[in-house]
Order: sequence, then structure tokens, then C-alpha cells
Amino acid sequence: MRAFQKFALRLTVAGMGFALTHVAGVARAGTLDIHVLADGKALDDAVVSAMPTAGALPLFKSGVKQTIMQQSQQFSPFVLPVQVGTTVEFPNHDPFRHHVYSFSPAKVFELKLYGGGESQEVTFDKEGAVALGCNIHDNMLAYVYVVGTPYFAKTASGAGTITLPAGNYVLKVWHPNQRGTTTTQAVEVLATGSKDVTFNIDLKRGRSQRPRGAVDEGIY
Ligand SMILES: [Cu+2]
Repeated sequence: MRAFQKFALRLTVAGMGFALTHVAGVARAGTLDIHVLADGKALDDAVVSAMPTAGALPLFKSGVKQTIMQQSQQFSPFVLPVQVGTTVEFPNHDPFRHHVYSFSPAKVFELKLYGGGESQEVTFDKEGAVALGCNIHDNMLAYVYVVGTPYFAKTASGAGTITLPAGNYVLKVWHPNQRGTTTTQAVEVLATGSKDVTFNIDLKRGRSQRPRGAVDEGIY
């Protein structure tokens, strides 16, 4: 084989390798465009999670920490979805102390009084909704929603996106103020493109985080 032929062959093989990698990386994943409505209105802070009906989930990537901060006597974000095994940091950005706790079965814990500039962390090791409060400030409320899958999204203005491998899934929607049991929906994710999925859920009169000063202004 002449030198220029070998060179051309190498280029072709390299090109095929690139094309195959490219196709494999893109073609196997589909996208779900999630919409969650309550009384016909777009709903914030709903969590939709997708569990494959067959096959193994990818290994959990530990070490990626999530955050719920305390600032202006509020937790933020109000709802944080995480995969089982995730560690959440709770930095206090206020010039006064907080005492974060939960009595929820999925994670009972207490981070005793700690001041501004300090942070503590908790690892969430069980699926379920974990309601957070502060022992000092009754207005403060937030939720960690722990799911057993890496495929989930939280809605903003009623919408969220989940990118996941092709296959069959059961989708579950959760909202802190949802009435009744959790709603599920079966969906097939195709190898390419996106699919719209809509949930309509009922809300009860739920609890929400109240602004600073709503109940106990001055108690630091
Ligand atoms: Cu507090």
C-alpha cells in the first residue's frame, strides 16, 4: 500500500470512530418535556422522577453536594430534589443562628444552633419527603425530596426537562401540597427526540414558608 493510501485509510477509520462515538452518545438518549398543572395552572416546585421498568440504574456518583441555604430567615430553595446518597450542605448566611431539624421518617436529624458563616451537612440515604424546619424561626420551611433514580426534574413555571436513556419508565410526580397519593404515569422514552408528558394534580391547603417576621419577628 502506498503511503498516501495508508494515510487516507487512517483518516477514514478515525472519521468512522468519531461518527460512531457521536451517534452512540446522542442517539440513545431521549428527552421528556414535563408539565405539571394544578387546577389548570402551571405549578412550581413539583418533582417528577423517572424509574426504568427494567435494567440497572447507572452507579450513583457520590461527592456532588447540593445546598439549601438559610438567608433572611428563609430556606432556599423551598424544594430540593436529590438522589438517595446525596449530601446536602446547609450554610447559614444570616448574622444570627439557626437550628435546622426534621422529624420526617425518611430522615430524622437535628443540626443544633449554628451561626452565620457556618455550614453543616446531612446525607440523605432513604427515599421520601423530608420536611425541614428551624427550631428558632417557625416561619421557615423547606423540603428535601429524596428519589431512588438519577432521572428527575423540579418544575419552574410548571415545566421541567429530564434527559434519559431510551426505554420504558414509570414517572412519579410529587409536590409538598399534593392531595392524595402520588400520581404515576408510564412512558416510553424513544432513542431520539423529545416527548411531552403532562400531570394534572390536586392541591390541598398546604403549608408554605412564610416571610421573615410573619410569626416571630425579633426572636434571634
Ligand atoms: Cu432559624
